[in-house]
Amino acid sequence: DPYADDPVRHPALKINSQRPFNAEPPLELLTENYITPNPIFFTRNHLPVPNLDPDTYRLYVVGPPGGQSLSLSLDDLYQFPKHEVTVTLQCAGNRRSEMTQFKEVSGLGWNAGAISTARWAGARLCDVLAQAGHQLSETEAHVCFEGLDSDPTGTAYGASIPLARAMDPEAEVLLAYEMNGQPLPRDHGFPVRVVVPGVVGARHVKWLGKVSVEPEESYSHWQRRDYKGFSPSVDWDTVDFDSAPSIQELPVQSAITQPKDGETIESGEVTVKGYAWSGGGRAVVRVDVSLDGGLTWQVAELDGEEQRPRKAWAWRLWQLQAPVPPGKTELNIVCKAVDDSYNVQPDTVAPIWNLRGVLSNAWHRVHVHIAP
Ligand code: MTE
Ligand code: MO
Repeated sequence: DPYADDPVRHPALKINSQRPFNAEPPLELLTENYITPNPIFFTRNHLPVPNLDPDTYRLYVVGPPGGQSLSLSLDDLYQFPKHEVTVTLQCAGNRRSEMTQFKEVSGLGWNAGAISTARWAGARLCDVLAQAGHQLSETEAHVCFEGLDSDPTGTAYGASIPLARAMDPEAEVLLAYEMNGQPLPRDHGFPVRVVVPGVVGARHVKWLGKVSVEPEESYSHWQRRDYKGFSPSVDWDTVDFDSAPSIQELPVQSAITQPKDGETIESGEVTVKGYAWSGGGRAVVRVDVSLDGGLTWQVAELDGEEQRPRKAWAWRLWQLQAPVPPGKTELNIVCKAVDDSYNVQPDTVAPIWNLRGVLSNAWHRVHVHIAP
């Protein structure tokens, strides 16, 4: 069993698949803290978790012609200026189960918990690439990452991001060795992972073994044959993966974490809580909440840290306290967020449904009963 050496996990996690391990925190725990505690941070593994020795670990950085390839130990990485940033990581498949309810899709049945936030620290990728002699000369180039996890044929997890993002110090792309002040947990990429603020989780390559600059995107399955969006009309017989761009920045997203769907709540007052986030560093400027399925709306209060313009890498938590309208026996609670480009979430799944069940960001809906 290649998974026999996987780490022990927190019992509160809701498991979507055991081998490889995929799990999300229960929603009521997810928004208890602005920073997600490491043991309940959602986990998305495609392969067994490698068991890497920090003393012999090396990160191989391929240099350009005339430059210098680097083989960096952890100590070498610590010599680069340490950069810290709070980043929300979301899987492209977050909230996939809502797409499945509309029409079947292929993929893990994530609820709304395939998203978490941590304070990451490490070397900036731009500093490491510069040391190897890379420059932002080629505009069509990509930085390819390879993990040290692999399948039985020896194929490693891989992904890429555009060189322009990698070389931009303001984009704050990290080779992270700390998560919330601790060494990375094994499930989250020990000893080193990529953190790409504002970009889909799939590009945050864990157990990082190799970095190279290439004229083309990574040839990895997960870059080319997965994590892309398609029209609702496209099915597995007609899909042409080369026709769609790989997902990088994610669209605006929000979800309700309290109360739970199907719960019975007291009459009087209701407290609605949740999270909101947008990709590409776009800030969340507003969250609207409805108690009547979207007929009327109230503006939620935004909690958590203030966001920096164009560098809003982390989510906002939000809440709304509101009187329960008298005489009601049930509520259809809905939330939707607006980002600083005034992007909004679609009201239903139907127009954004796609065969892989990614980019699921319709209004989030929770149905509750009122105690008599
Ligand atoms: N990196 C490697 N090496 N192997 C993986 O399976 N999964 C990716 C990404 N990086 C993956 C990886 C995906 S799809 C996501 S959503 C994030 O890691 C999840 O990061 P987390 O498990 O720390 O939450
Ligand atoms: Mo993912």
